[in-house]
Amino acid sequence: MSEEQAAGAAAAGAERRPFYDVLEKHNLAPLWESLHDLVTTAPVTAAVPFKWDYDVVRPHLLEAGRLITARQAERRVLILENPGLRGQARATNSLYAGIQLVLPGEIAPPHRHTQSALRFVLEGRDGYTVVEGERTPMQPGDLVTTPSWTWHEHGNETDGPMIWIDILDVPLVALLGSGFMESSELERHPVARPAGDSSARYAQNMLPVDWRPASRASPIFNYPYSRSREALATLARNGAPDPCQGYKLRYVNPATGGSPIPTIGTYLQLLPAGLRTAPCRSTDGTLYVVVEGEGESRVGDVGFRWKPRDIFAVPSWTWHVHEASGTAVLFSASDRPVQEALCLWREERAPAGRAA
Ligand code: 1HN
Repeated sequence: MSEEQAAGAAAAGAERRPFYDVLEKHNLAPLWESLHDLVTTAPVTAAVPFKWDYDVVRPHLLEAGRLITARQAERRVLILENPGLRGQARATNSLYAGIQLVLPGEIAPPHRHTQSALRFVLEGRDGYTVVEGERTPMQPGDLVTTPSWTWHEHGNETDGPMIWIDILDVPLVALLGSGFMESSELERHPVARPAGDSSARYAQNMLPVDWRPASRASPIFNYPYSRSREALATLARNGAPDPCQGYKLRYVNPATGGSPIPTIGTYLQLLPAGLRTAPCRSTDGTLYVVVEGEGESRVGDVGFRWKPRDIFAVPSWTWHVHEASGTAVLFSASDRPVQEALCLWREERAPAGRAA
């Protein structure tokens, strides 16, 4: 812009200012001042790449365990707050995440809400969640789902702490204005079906013959780690890894072929020892949980070293690469199914040779 043009623009700006002040009083605003912030050439998010180190989180969680009971708290959870979205209970743009502790002998009482939730178990064996009257035991690496508006409670009858990450579609439901919640008057929800019932009905590559699903959420409440891990081990023996993802599987609702939770996609991937993935980015901001192995990721211009139970956020449309020192397994969750349903999801894979 020439000096003359700049002076002209400043004069025009000064002339428009009083007009903008009038507009504001009438709850109006000039689009031309914000058009290119509203509609950007590529995704812009305030979320930043960030890693929560489990060794940092765990002592604070145990301290919370000293200060408040699961019953008092209703849910004793430390929220994972993305530093770019502080105070908003968001780990990525659209996902809430937190680390929950249930101590021996405790119960987290029954409630239900329209927000869908998943738990991915980090520590402890044989704690349980009751979903719609069915008790589901929880083992490390298990994915346990509590679909929208299902009654759920947690308990721990073992002698060690149960710790897991909760991931919910809270920000999305808030945006849509569709949140409802109800606490049960009951201390515990009656167990109506034996453990393993939904797994027998829905998780054996078969479905009850006349069953018609009442919702798009999966009828399976537990996707055990042992089975997913075995599948990945077999894939890794049988063929070459994808350059961006290693060996990656998505969890699936057997009734629809879609994701177990309609609003949250869930994935498990194996990175063979020494693999450095090709740079990749996609529009679904993603939360990763390290299940096995150690390695390093580069996310945008930030580098993380990770080990089991660490959690890291990859914001939307941010180039990233992963490198595993030994065989590594990563669980991840994102809003990809929502974006796909709305024809919004995009991915880009870097041409060979591009550094992240
Ligand atoms: C919730 O119901 C649980 O049931 C955990 O364990 C975390 C965060 C926000 C809203 C509801 C649970 C939650 C939550």
